[in-house]
Amino acid sequence: MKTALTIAGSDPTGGAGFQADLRTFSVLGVYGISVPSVLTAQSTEGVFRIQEIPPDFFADQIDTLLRDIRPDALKTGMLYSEEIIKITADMIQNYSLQNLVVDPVTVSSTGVLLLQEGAPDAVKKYLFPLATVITPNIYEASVFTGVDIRNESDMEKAMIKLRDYGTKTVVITGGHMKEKAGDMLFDGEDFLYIENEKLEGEFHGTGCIFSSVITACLANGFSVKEAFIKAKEFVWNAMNRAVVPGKGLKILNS
Ligand code: PXL
Repeated sequence: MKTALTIAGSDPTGGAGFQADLRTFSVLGVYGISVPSVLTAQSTEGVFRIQEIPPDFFADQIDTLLRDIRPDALKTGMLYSEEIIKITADMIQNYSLQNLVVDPVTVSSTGVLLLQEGAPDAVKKYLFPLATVITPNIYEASVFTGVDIRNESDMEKAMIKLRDYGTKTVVITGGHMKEKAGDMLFDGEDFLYIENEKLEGEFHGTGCIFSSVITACLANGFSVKEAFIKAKEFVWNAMNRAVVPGKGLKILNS
């Protein structure tokens, strides 16, 4: 069985964060390991508090794990601070880890900032150049490039800029753009655009689960394009049968 690592925030609802990643890895037949980068007090109604893990302890968690287990692929999610981002990048390089998926999480579905000031620049500088794929949504792609994305042509412009930051492949998820949920991949040669019918409601964890499907597929030896197509289908199906365990957002059910 292949192994995938998630370095991400804790979401006690299980809808997002490393809990959602582990669930996704498991459904796809990949053995999941996890290192929490930050803790959150949250419910399906929102994120109420964020507590950093002390950076030296965060580093110890990764180092201890990686001295024992070598993951076939890994993803990063909510990293929150510049210090945590730098440690993550250092560890990935020290252990020469391959198949890195960077989900550059910036805000929660309810609009809470999940990254400190200055941290987006650190993600761009330290993590993007190490990544096989980065998976910003439309909003995050705008934050990182300064391109105001209103249509597919803006999306392409932003993708070219994002790829210039050093990643091999860029995927922008467009669920937040308009009536259609369109995602686009750019690998430096081709643009691949897939559009789905948009589902009604407010969902929690779509970005986390999308990037963890890509990670699991890379661990299983699929190409990035195959992983992208699978992730789009997986997330749509999981949204289509979403559950409402609390008083707030819908949670994907895979
Ligand atoms: O969906 C982005 C996200 C990622 N990681 C954690 C989160 C959230 C959103 O709330 O809590 C831990």
